[in-house]
Amino acid sequence: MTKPQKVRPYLTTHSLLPENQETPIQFINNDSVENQLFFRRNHFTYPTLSYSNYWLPINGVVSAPLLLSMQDILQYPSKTVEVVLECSGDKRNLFEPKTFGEQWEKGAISQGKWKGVPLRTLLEISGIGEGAKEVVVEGYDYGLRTDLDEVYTYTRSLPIEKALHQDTIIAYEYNNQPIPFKHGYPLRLIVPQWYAMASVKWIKQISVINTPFTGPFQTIDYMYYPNKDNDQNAFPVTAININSTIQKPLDMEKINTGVHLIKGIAWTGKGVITKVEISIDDGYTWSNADILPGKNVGYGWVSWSFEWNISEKGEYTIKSRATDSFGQIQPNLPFWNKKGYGYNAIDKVKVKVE
Ligand SMILES: Nc1nc2c(c(=O)[nH]1)N[C@H]1C(S)=C(S)[C@@H](COP(=O)(O)O)O[C@H]1N2
Ligand SMILES: [Mo]
Repeated sequence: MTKPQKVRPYLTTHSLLPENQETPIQFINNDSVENQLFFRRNHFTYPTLSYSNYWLPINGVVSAPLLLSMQDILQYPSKTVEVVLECSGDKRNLFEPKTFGEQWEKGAISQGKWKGVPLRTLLEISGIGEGAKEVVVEGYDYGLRTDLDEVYTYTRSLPIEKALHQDTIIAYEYNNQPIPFKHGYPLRLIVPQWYAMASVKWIKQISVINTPFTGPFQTIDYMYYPNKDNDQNAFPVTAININSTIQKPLDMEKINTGVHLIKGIAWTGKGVITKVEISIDDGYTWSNADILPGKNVGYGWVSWSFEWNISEKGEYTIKSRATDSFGQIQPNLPFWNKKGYGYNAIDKVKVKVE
């Protein structure tokens, strides 16, 4: 007898320089995604940092600029948040018509526990100056933007209210370990409820400003452009849209008659998931899935399952549709936008029962 081959989970590669890889969604079976399976999304090659001599400047419109060492940062009261990080381009390959950009499937998403100091704590120590509007966080990584023919660091801002939210943290640990280098070591901004472009890795400096930030990763990218032929009515990508993903069975899988557990995750940016419905007849009829109890708190996803007893052979389209506490429900059709952000239409897989 041959031993069954052990499948070693892997990431699906979109590009290696810079590194962009996603998690095949069936490999996520844990509420804390381990480093090896954590999707990687980078605009540039990895930065080179000198950890031994790491200092974090906090400057701009503040009463007293700060230069903090890691020791300083570790001494402040910490906070741990379990959050979903979802790339705003997650599921981009499902848009019709197709949009340009990395053709992410369903796995540009992860979840884990981030520990750090609230950004608010640091801003209160430096003192926020008169007229402060936004907080800019700059990363150490940089490169040429071919559209602008200039070199930029990866830099984004938060409105002052979001920056001061008690759960917006400067993280130094991921799942009880120092943050893995590829995910932002030694310090990473974590912005719960927002798409992951906001969570700047490898923080170089933090600046309080009194004018709107205009960097390209905020004003060109990560904007919803609703029209194909012009840039009118654009608005920024911020909070995560209500969404769900079927992890089992897989799309185009062949299965046998009998009892099957349809499994998946559901998440939202604002509020909590209140309902996940499943259809096995392409959306004609819907039944409630079971949401795993006790998980429906904070900024994480919920796992859900649905027992499907199928006796008739044939082809089936299975759909999942999540609802949240703000009454948001996944739409039939996604909101199409030129750069392909925020896809959240009802999820579906096709299976053949034989
Ligand atoms: N410094 C820096 N931070 C960054 C990025 C980046 O390229 N550089 N990419 C952003 C985007 S678009 C996403 S989706 C997440 C990806 O995080 P991960 O690589 O840890 O999965 O990081 C965000 N923070
Ligand atoms: Mo992203």
